[in-house]
Amino acid sequence: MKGRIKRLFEFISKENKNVDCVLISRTTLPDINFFYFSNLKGGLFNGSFLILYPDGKSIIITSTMEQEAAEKSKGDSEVYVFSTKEERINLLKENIKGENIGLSFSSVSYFEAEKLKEISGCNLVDISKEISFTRAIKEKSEIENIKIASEITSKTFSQIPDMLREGITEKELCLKIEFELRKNGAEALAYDPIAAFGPNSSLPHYESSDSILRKGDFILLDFGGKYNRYCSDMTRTFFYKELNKKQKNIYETVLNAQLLGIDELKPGAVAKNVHNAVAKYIDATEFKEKFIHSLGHGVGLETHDSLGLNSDSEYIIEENMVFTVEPGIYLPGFGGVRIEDIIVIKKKKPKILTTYSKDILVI
Ligand SMILES: [Mn+2]
Repeated sequence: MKGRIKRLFEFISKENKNVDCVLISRTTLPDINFFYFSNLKGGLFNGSFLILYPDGKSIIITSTMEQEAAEKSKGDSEVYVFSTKEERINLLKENIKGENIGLSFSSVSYFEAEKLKEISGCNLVDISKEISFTRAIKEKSEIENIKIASEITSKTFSQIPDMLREGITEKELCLKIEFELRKNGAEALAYDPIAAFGPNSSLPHYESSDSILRKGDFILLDFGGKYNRYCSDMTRTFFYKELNKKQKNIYETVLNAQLLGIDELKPGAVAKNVHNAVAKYIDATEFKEKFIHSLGHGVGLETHDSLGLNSDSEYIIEENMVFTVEPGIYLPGFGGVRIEDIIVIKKKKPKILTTYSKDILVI
């Protein structure tokens, strides 16, 4: 993982931060950065530490319980093993170099940060932004994992027409989706699936209930599988048995907005301009101010990975960043439409990893 570690320190020095080493503590909160910078497999590694140095070297401090797993997947890291709490703290003190420790403030609890400060006697420097930028640009192997997770998810979307029947509840459909995702090769779900029927679809983060499917309903489905720890995240909106003019109009507006967003996501673009272009497009239609969330977000080891795509996003889009593009229109009491794909930024045309059709579908 030397390349990733060096890239992180490049971002840190670009920001003129004084950091002697970076500490990732897999303690009170399960910090996924631990796996990003170590690539460890086959264990939970709770209570372990990872220390990163500016020359790209890294060490893993773990317990005897996880020693075997650590030795097997350590890559170019060194492994130190403790069997008592005292040894754990001593190993940490011995391996922290310098006075200033970089720590991702957004991934540790206040409790843990206070403890680390006390043990080390060092200054803690927030490097959460630099970690976000490091993780935002994906390596080939990461894109491959997101691609496979997205293929599994797309395949499950293609099975939806066979899962539906009049009277099925949202919860029952979620269970079927979960079963098929795993059968299609997902190691886990990226998040709890969302199935929203009829007017329920106007809530973007709806929690599926016992509502039943009726003729003329919107069917908004948002789900994703995981592969090698990498997430997919995809949304489609279908219509059950019939479709009225207003529903069709909403759908077509969202689809055009989504295609516009994909088109605007090019290397060199300022991220917020992409969001704003899509919001402006929707606001010029009869659905003004009905697009009520951000255009998308990064995807990777987390469903909502590092950088967002919203009106505050000041950074520049770069090649090999991976984003969702997911505009929506939501009319309370009536329903909503969202269409979401995962795309990889490429020099010319972006690559779309979620492949299931976006043609209007009445099932
Ligand atoms: Mn999403």
